[in-house]
Amino acid sequence: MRRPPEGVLVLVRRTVRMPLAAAALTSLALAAGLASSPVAGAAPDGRAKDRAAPTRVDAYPIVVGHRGASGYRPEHTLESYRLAIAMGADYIEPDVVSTSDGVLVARHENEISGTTDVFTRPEFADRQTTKTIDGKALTGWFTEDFTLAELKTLRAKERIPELRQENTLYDGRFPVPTLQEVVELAKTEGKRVGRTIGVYIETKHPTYFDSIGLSLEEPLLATLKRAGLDRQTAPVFLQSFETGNLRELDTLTKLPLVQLLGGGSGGPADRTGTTYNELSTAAGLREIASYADGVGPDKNRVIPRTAAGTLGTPTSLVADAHAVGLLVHPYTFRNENVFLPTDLRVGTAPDDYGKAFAEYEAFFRAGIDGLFSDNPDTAVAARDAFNASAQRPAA
Ligand SMILES: [Ca+2]
Ligand SMILES: [Ca+2]
Repeated sequence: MRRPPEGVLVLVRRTVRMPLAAAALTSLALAAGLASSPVAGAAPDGRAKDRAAPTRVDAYPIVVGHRGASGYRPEHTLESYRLAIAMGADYIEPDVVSTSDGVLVARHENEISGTTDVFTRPEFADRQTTKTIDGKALTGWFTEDFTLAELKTLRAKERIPELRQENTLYDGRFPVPTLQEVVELAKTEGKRVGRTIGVYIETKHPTYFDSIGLSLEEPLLATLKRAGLDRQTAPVFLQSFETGNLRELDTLTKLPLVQLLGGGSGGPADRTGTTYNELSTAAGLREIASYADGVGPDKNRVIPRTAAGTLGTPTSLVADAHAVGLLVHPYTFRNENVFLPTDLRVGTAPDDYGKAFAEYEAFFRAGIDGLFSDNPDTAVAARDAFNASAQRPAA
């Protein structure tokens, strides 16, 4: 049996924080008629919380097509997103940055020499420059130095051709999409395949974009509003590695917000002195729950690797996050050996596929509410197999 849609789980957690099995039962009552009416509930911290949302998509745990189906196509192209939807992804994931004329486009970074053919264009040779973004000096070509019309003349290319040689087949074929085009694609493809397709949008370097007068949040919400998606029940998540813009968004929209938690020893670019390690503790998660609805941790924060690089045992992060009403959507799941724990690799070629299904199963068993995958077809197959197995209590 299918588990409750993740939105219902949010609602239930926010309202009464009952155990998951009871939450599943409640979801049946909600599905019977209440799910479409926005129900406000008190957040675990007691403040009035009106963002808690009913059903968004039909599946649980959700599969987010990370940059589309970036395991198979150059990332952040309409073709990559379209393939992710065809493969069964519940959400597609655009990262957004701004053009010089204030249009949000889907790119992993504002520096675009790694994902477009800009460096081959003599007409843009003089746009190459060095900037300091989040404290790091970067030389290249930046979206904020191009109008949308100029950016539209570029063509996407595979970001990691050494690992994904097959994807280079598509180099030079697809333009850079605007956020609006991605949102429209989710709607039209959703209608075509008969499923609600969500959009899981990441704002990139929001403090930096503020500093150059190209704030991301306003055009983001305007785009969603035009599409009828800036509302409580819309199938949308907004995510960021920074904290200040999520707190700001919490005052501007009822859409669910996800605090990304990077791996390693770093921290949010807008909060010097605070680390993601600190934000991942029970106390840190309680703080996040005051402005966000979920966390998107580096997957090693859910199940760390051992010293030998094998898959270790789960931390308390999922339980700690659930205890304060936060969803947990770790990133990034990929089929290639190089991204897998050493004990799940097959052979020695970094780009060959390893035992990805075993990794997914371990994470679903750890209780995650969804995940980001470059290979949505594998993730959906793993999710469906997990839900069909006896490991998850029936709803
Ligand atoms: Ca992203
Ligand atoms: Ca801003």
